[in-house]
Amino acid sequence: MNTISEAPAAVAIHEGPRDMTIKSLAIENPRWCPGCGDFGILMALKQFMVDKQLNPADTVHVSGIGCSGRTPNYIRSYGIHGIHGRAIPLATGLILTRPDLNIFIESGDGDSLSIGGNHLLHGINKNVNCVYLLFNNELYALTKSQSSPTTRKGHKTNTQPTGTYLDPINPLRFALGAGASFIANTADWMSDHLAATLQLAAAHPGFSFVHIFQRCPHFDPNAFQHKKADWMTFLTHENGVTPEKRLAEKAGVREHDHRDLNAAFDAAEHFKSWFGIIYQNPDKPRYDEILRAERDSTPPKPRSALLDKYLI
Ligand SMILES: Cc1ncc(C[n+]2csc(CCOP(=O)(O)OP(=O)(O)O)c2C)c(N)n1
Ligand code: SF4
Ligand SMILES: [Mg+2]
Repeated sequence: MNTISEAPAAVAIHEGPRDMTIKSLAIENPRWCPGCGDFGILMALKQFMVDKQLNPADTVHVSGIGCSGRTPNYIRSYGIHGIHGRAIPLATGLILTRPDLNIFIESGDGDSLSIGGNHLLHGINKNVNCVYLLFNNELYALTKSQSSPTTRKGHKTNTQPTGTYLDPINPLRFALGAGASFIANTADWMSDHLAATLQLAAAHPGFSFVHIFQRCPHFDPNAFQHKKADWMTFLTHENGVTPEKRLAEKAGVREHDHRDLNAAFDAAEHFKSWFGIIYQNPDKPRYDEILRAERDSTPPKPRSALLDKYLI
């Protein structure tokens, strides 16, 4: 096993035998609808593994439940298709005990911000080392179209058939408010932008929060005007992500310093249409590192002596 990263990164990058291809990472045909944005995200993940030649034996994809949650089923690596909203606690156990692994979390908007909201808050705050992908199709898809915290106001779903009552939660503002050390905004239909975002997210030491707009043509075919670019703005920076070539000509472009927290809060207000690296603070302490250092510096004690302390 050969570590090629110099600084500790969000995923500890390990080389396997350098013969991995997209094809060799396939396991079974995904059970997603034709045109589903999940295919684009899956391809970006596989492409990243191939580009870095990440050893599948050292890589774990962890998910909750949802159409998005099926992603680990379709990548030849270790994977946990876990419990709804509980991908982070599952992954945290691994991150704490196996810092040698490359750990990715795949989670839907419901999984992340409804049932799993509490875990997302603490995963971000603890800054445990992983790449977190939030697949935002703005509804619960697997359970056939209920409103989620990110459903746009007025959109009709099975749970709010006259139109969703509230404005959507802003996932970027949520992540910033929770103290995220890395936040990016991208979309499933921007393959190069998504791939470049994954590279930066993986190189970041800590919890890398990647928000991805994801098409669900089955339940909400008009959610995103993905063929047009005039509504999009790409955020650029010398250490950021290059605008998607296919869309750049018609989209807006803005210089954005993602080390500037105030500028990040401003950018987060435009989460529906501004794409790029929103924020990065590589110096935020990591709970997993702290805990391991604590463990390593504690002199071992016999367990029976520890338990005896609680005798009354
Ligand atoms: C504890 C628990 N509660 C509810 C469900 C039902 N359920 C399965 S997936 C899902 C929502 C999925 O939405 P999202 O996380 O946005 O993923 P998507 O299917 O849109 O990718 C719900 C409510 C469940 N499986 N487990
Ligand atoms: S229901 Fe939507 S999110 Fe689920 S597989 Fe079909 S298109 Fe994709
Ligand atoms: Mg969803």
